[in-house]
Amino acid sequence: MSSPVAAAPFLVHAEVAQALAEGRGVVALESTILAHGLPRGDNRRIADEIEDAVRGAGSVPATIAVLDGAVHIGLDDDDLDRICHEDDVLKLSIRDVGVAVALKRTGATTVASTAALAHRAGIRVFATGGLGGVHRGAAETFDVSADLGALARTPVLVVCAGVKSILDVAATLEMLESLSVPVLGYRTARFPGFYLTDSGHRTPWVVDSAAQAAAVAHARRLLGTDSAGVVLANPLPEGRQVDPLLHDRLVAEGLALLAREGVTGKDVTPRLLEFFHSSSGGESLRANVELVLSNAALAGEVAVELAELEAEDR
Ligand code: PSU
Ligand code: MN
Repeated sequence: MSSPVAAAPFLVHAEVAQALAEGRGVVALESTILAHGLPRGDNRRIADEIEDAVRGAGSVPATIAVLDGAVHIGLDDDDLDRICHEDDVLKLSIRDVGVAVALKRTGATTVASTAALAHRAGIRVFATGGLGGVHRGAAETFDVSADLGALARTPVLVVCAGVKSILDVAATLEMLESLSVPVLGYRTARFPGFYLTDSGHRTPWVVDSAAQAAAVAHARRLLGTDSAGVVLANPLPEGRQVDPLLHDRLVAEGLALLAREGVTGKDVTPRLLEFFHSSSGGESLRANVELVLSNAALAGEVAVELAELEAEDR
């Protein structure tokens, strides 16, 4: 059987390849959050902190991006410099990756494309900040993130702090149910709202440990009921969330700004994040960084547990 990975420019970083070969924990990380979700000046430092959080939990980080037309699974310091500092880094969802490779472009991967490429590389655990989802007003705009379709087709476990409250959270949860993507609350039955500890919605399941989350992914694989991914929702502690009043004001202003500026398509999420970061006196950035680091650490623990379960099968 011919392997498309061998044919396409698909570069697995040596440390990641070795960890996978040895059956150690590996955590995929997306790069869109670095290039388009965090302010310049902070993003490079945070990139290192995210990778360190994965390492601190005993796993190997694999940040994914496309550089000059090559898919990179794992980035070195120079690669991270490029993704964080260069001006023309594209935002690449799954539909864009093949185009960017063919045209030799450089871009950051979203949750959707990172999940697809991580799976192709044999990585089963993935950490991010927040998932994309169903946007408010989607009944008219049809704006539903490709992240949801990707999760429906890709057996990776994604650790996130829920979805941002700029989205229609209820509709996103309904869609995850329709797409057969299980949602596990980490030590809570409340689905987190990214900046907020509680989105106001319940999670269908609760797990109490990284080991339980890993056991879920493992059981699904053994049963062959793992055509879809798993969402592990990890909230900020209540004392660390953004003040709900500030939050509600920012969301209302941000949505009004989008309408005024006529922002659509893939520019919606980056524009809103930029507005939050510049209008919240540092609060949205603080919370965003804390939740991403917490997710990276938890994903690192889950990947270690999953690697142990898989070793027992061999
Ligand atoms: N959530 C964040 N920061 C981000 C994103 C989500 O807190 O940068 C990015 C992720 O890469 C996610 C993407 O996959 O936004 C979703 O974009 P869209 O809504 O255009 O599908
Ligand atoms: Mn969209």
